[in-house]
Amino acid sequence: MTSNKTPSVTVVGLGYIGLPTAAVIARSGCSVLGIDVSQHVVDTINNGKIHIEEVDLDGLVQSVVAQGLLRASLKFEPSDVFVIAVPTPFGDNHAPDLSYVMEATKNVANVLKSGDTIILESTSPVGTTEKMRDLISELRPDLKIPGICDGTPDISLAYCPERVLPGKILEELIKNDRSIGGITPRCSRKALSFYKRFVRGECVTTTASAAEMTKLVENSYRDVNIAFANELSMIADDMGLDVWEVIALANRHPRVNILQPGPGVGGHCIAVDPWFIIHGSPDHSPLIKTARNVNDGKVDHVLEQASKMIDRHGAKNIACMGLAFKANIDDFRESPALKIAEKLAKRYGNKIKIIEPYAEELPASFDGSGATLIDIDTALDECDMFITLVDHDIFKSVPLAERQSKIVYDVRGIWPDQSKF
Ligand code: SAJ
Repeated sequence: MTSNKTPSVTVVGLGYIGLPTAAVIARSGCSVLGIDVSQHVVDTINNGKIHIEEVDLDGLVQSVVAQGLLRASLKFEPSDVFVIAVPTPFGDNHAPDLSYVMEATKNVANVLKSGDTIILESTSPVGTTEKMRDLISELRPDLKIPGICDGTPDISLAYCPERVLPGKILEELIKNDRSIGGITPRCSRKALSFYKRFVRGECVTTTASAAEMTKLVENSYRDVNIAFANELSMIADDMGLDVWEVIALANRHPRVNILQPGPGVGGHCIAVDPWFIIHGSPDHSPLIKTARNVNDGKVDHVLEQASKMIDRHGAKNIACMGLAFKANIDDFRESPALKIAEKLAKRYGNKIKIIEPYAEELPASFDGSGATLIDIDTALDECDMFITLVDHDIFKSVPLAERQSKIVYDVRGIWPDQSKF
């Protein structure tokens, strides 16, 4: 690929990151092939529809598919640029599972030609891009591989993590700065010229391993800071203090900016990525590990506090507000709210009412529990106790007059207790 020619692009993995990325690249004028292992996902996209919720994604996908700029397939084809955005879960003992990345690399290697650029976007432990390089070198001895060949390599390979926020993905894909980590400086330059086509933020080049670590550090930073807020909330419960008030007051200090406590940390990023650092350097990551445990432990704390309140007040109908892992999205992955609601449903059966505007029906994990899905107005009519697990806007909009007679356990700080003075 020369820098002037519009490249053909393959995006591997059409999930929460891959599909918006494919659509944005297609909008920039490149012909994009999206690869997924699911026939349902491939068919949905080829029909101009989407299988995930994300602000404005439906219109964009419909438009680029209609213009013939984006199509989906199960099969790999030759392409100038390959962007890999597949999951990197963890396995036993929180060890990173690179099988999807390596499988994608193998499939790319099969169709690779001289001049191609391969970019890994999936969150990955330090050293992953070099592992991909070694696999490609093994599978394609006919190609000169960067970092290990003499002279000019035939291909380029870089790690360029996404850092978009679910709910703002299309905006942040364009606006955010990017770290572009090549296996060699030449690889970085190749990847840089590709991202310049659609990213308006600054694109900063570095090494592959620094870019890998940067992504892990960003999410660990957030996890550690949320853990501080969650730890404060548990201390405040012990001391009978309002943690929201204490944090708001402390944040008036010009150099203090404490995050918000909640039911724990969910999603597929912040609750996962710190483990990749801990796994890579177990002896030197006690803070990151403790933060992970504090955030995971918050789920049990909320469960116990809620149970104590239910039993103390003899609550009859208990509204669990929200199942999503955070506000205003339909994503329930690793959701602490979901875990707490499931456990309460097991303990209290048909007393538990779930309010989740982003669910059409209750997840199968509630089957047989007796818990039911109701809307917010029915809950305000019928429930005597409310547990705010997610800060969806619709929950925040309930005025004090409609909830002041209720027993409230406010896990998210959205229904302040006006009666304390
Ligand atoms: N949370 C709190 N208190 C807070 C902030 C968040 O309890 O003050 C909770 C949320 O409720 C949620 C979890 O943390 O359960 C994570 O939510 P989030 O909005 O902080 O982040 P994610 O997981 O949606 O997206 C993160 C982002 N990373 C950072 O902000 C450093 C995003 O930029 C990354 O691209 C994304 O992870 C990713 O894909 O890695």
